[in-house]
Amino acid sequence: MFKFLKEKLKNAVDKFSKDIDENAETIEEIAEVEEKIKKTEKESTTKSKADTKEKKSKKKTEEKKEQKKRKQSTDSKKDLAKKVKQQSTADQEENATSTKQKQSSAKVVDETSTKSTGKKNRKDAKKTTKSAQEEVSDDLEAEAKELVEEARDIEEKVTKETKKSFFSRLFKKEEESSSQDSSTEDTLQETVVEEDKEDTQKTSDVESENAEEELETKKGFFSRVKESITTKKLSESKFDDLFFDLEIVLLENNVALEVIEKIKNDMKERLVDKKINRSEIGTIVFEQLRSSLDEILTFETIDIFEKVKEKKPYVIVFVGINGTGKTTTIAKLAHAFKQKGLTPVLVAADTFRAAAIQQLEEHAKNLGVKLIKHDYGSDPAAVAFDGIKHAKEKGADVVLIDTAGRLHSNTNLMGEMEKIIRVAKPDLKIFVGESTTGNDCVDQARKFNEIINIDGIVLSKADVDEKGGAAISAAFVTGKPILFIGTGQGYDDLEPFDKDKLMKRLFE
Ligand SMILES: Nc1nc2c(ncn2[C@@H]2O[C@H](COP(=O)(O)OP(=O)(O)O)[C@@H](O)[C@H]2O)c(=O)[nH]1
Ligand SMILES: [Mg+2]
Repeated sequence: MFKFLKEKLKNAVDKFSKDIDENAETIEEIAEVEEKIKKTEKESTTKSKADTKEKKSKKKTEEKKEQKKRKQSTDSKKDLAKKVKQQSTADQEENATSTKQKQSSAKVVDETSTKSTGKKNRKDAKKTTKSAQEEVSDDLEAEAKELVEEARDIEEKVTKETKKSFFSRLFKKEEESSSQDSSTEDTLQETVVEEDKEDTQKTSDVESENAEEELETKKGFFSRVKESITTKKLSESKFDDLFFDLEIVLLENNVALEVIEKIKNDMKERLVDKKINRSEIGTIVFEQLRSSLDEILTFETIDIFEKVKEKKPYVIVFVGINGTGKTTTIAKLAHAFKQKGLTPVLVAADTFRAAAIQQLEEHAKNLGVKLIKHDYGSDPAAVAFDGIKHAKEKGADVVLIDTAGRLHSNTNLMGEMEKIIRVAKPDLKIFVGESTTGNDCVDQARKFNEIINIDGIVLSKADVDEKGGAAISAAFVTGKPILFIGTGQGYDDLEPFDKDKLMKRLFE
C-alpha cells in the first residue's frame, strides 16, 4: 500500500515547494538584508581601493627611502674614510721621513674598510722596505684603532637619533592621513631605519589583510543569511494555482475530496499570507502534509477482542457490496477469535447465492467452528436469529453474521439488510470495503453508514492496493474507525489498523 502515492506525493511536495519559492512574493525583509549586503560590498571595495592606494604610496616612499639610504650609507662611509685619510695624512706629515707611519696608515684604512683610501695607502705601504714593516710602532697602531672607535661612535649616535626620530614620526603619522606621501622629508634618520620601517610595513599589510578577510567573511555571511532569511509571502489565489498539482496527485491516488479539502485548507492556513523562510519552504510543506494526514488518520478505534468480552454472545454483522471480502474477513476473524481462546459461531445469512453458503461452510470446516445455515433463498434475518439462538444455547462467545453483497443503490436489498439488523440487534456493524476501489469504497462506506450507522470499517485487499487513498479517507469521511486491514487471502492476513505503521509506509 501507498507505493504509488508515496512516490508521487514526494515529487508533488517538492514541486509545490519549488513553485512557492519561485512564485511567492518576496517581502521587505529581504530588501533590508540585500541593502546590508550591498553596503558591505561597497565598504569592502572602498576599503580595498584605499588599501591598494596606501600600499602603492608606501612602496613609492620605500623606494625613495631605499635610494636615500644607499646614498647616505655611501656618503657616511666616504666621510669616515675621509676622516681617517685626513688623520693619516696628518700623521704622514708629522712623520714625513718615516716609512713606518705610512704602513700604519694603510693598516688603519684596511680596518675601516675604506677601499679607495685603503688602496692608496696600501700602495704607499708597498713602497716601504721590509725592515720598515717589521718596525711598526705600537703607539701608532693604537692611534689608528682609536680613530676607528671614534668613527663607530659617530655611527652609533646617528642610528640612535634616527630611531628616536622615527618613532616620534610614527606616532604623529598615525594621526595623519595614511595616504600622505612623506617623500619630501630629506633626513638621514629616514634612510637608515629601514628594518624598523619594514616591520611596520608588514604589520600594516597584515592588518589590511585581516580587514579584507573580515569583510569577505561578512559578505559570505550575509549571502548565506540572504538565502536563509529571504522571506516569501504567498497569496491565496497563487496558493490555489500552485496547489493544483498536489491536488491531482491526491485525486489520482483515490484520496477522497473531503480529505483533499482538509489537506488544502490546513496547508492554506499554514502558508497563505504568512512569512515563510525561503530555506524552510520544503520542510514546512512536507511537515504540514504529514501533520494533516496524521490528524486524518487519528481516530478512536475499537478493540474488538476486548469488546467481545463485554457481552455473551457478542453479535457482529458484516455488510458491504459483493466481492469485497466479507466472507473471507469473517473467516479470518473467526480464526483470530479462536486463537484468543474465544468460541465463534458463523452465520450464513447470504442466502442469495448457493455458492456463498458453501464458501462459508468450507471456512468453518477448515477452522473447526460451528456454522448456522438455512437453505438457499431463505430469509436472511431468520438465519441470523437462529445463529444467535444457537450461540446463546451453546455458550459461544461471538456470532459472526455474513450478509449478501448488495449495492447501496438497491433500495430493496438495503431494506432487507435493515431487517436483519432489526432482528439480530448486532453489537457491532462492520462495513467491509475493498481498498483498491478507492473513492468507490469510501462512497459505499458513507452510504452504508447513513442507512445502518456502521461502527467500524475493514479495508480488504490492502496488499494489492498501490494507492492507499481509501485507507486515508474512509475513516475521515464516515467518522468511523478503520478496525482492520486485509493483507491477503490467508487466515492470518488481517492486521489491526496501525496509524504509525501507515505513516511510516507513506513518509519513510
Ligand atoms: N488479495 C486479497 N484478496 C482478498 C482479500 N480479502 C478477500 N480477498 C479475495 O477477494 C475475493 C472475494 O472475497 P469474498 O470474501 O468472497 O467477498 P464477499 O463477496 O464480500 O464475501 C476472494 O477471492 C478473496 O480471496 C485480501 O485481503 N487480499
Ligand atoms: Mg460473501
